[in-house]
Amino acid sequence: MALLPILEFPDPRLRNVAKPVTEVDATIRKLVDDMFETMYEAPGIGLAATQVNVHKRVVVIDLSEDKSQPLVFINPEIEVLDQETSEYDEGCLSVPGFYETVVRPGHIRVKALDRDGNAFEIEPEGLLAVCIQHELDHLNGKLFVDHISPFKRSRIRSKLEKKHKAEAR
Ligand code: QAP
Ligand code: CO
Repeated sequence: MALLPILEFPDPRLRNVAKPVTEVDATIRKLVDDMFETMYEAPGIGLAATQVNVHKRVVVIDLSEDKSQPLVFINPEIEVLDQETSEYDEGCLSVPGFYETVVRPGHIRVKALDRDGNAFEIEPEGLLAVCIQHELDHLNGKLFVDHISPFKRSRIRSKLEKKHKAEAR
């Protein structure tokens, strides 16, 4: 297992669109394991491969407090199930230190492949629905800051650019 470096906004590599996984093989399973280790160490509740500079459609999530509910989504697809929306204060390991309210569909259907390459389907609401949509955005080159006002987004960009310059000294 290995800890992977996490790209931070406004790194342009976070704008890449990830490619579908054609075969869930040992390379993908190693990526999944490294992503869990990286997410747990952070700690975070969700991580997309894009954030570790691997542009494949792979997401890991664990909403539990004790690392007991690891979820893997390979080639995830979502459908909105009803008009209800949900508002959540979102954060992101690629936007460290910033949280903003994002409105998203509250009830979705998700189809994906698991760690063994088997297809499954769930219909989450609440935080899991929010988290899957946030992570799927990453695979499409989108970040939660794209859902907030341009003013707030550019303030976050400036602050992180300052931090990155300080770290590079
Ligand atoms: C995405 O985010 C998410 O700013 C996962 O300093 C978050 O794991 C979806 C984190 C909230 C829905 C709701 C953020 C860790 C972790 C930070 C995360 C930080 C350290 C974020
Ligand atoms: Co994120």
